[in-house]
Amino acid sequence: MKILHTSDWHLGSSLYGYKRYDEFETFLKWLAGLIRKEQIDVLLVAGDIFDTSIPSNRASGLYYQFLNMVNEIPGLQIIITAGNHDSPSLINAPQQLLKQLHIHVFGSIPENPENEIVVINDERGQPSLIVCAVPYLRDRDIRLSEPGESIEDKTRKLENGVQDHYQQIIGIAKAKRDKLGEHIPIVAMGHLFVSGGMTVDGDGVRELYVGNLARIRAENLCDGIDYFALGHLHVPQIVSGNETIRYCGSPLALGFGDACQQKQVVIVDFKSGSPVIRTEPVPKFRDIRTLHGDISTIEDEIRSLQTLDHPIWIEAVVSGTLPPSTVQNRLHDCTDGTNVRIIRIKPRETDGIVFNPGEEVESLKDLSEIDVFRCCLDAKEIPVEGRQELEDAFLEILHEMHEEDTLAE
Ligand SMILES: [Mn+2]
Repeated sequence: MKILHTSDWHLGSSLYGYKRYDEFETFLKWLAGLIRKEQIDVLLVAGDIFDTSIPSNRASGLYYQFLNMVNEIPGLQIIITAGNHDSPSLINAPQQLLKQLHIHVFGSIPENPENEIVVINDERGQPSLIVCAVPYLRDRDIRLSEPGESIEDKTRKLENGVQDHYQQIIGIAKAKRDKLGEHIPIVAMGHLFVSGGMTVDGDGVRELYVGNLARIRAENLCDGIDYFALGHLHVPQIVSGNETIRYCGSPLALGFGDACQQKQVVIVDFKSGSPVIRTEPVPKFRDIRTLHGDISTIEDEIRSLQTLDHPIWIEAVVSGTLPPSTVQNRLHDCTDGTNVRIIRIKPRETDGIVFNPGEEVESLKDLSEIDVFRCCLDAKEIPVEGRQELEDAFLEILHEMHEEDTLAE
């Protein structure tokens, strides 16, 4: 059994408003080619298929075109679980139809936990792999919140709930393996932030849960299984030095923060019993770079990039005292009609947001929701002492909004 582990496609996402459909399309074609070339038996996609809970028709189209493309590969089975960005009901809607095509989708946890497990047979019809297809666990899936609970109470209940759920599902998987009477590898999927996980600034990872306190030890979730296929973090990494617990990371850089990283998918081969794991680098489908320096240094660098013949997207972190409008005009004059496009201009000194009277305020696109809320607190002159509580409450509301499956009805 050979599996391919990928996650965090974020189909439909844009970079500061610039659409990236061509990159997604090229990636999915490349992935289908790799699955064919490597003779993959099982494709695991561990959450964040789409960037938003209501993906555009074009993003949905890419998803179904991909499923159709790989459906032609003989013997391939596909397991897709939802992430925190996905709408559970949207992922689940075509469940019955896709099952006919050996594509198993898990938008949310099924009512019967037995159904969260997929047994994969080999070409001779022998059970050869057991997959615990655990999607992103939403608050409401795993704990009952009560009014008046502190953040600590909530976090503890959440952590216990996540652990209990994994224990239950892996317990069922092990019982299944015992019944089948063979050593069949067990693989678990997950979309969560485990302790020891790493992010970089500006890599597009949205915080889970309130205050992001709930970080569970992966080892406590996957005791006795053979491979833990994780999604959510966009930086590819192994967890706690254990080769068999992995984030494959996003295949595309989703911000300037992770643009310099080598992205990858993971291939796990269970041919000889114990897993043989290797990574396959994902080609860069667009040249995305950050340039630092004063305006003339950046202009020089842009001119040298113009000798390359492919499109390049630039974030310019500009030092110096020139007014933003001057910087903007100079950079646009320098790149107009060329292969280099300025996606974002950022003053170097800005840590957080500084409002300089008479100057243009940064674009809303540059600010997160909590940044805007903090500006609001500033504008209302809320004293520092009360702010933490207000920020926590705001984050809780925001989290509930993100988790709401608006079109589920
Ligand atoms: Mn993600």
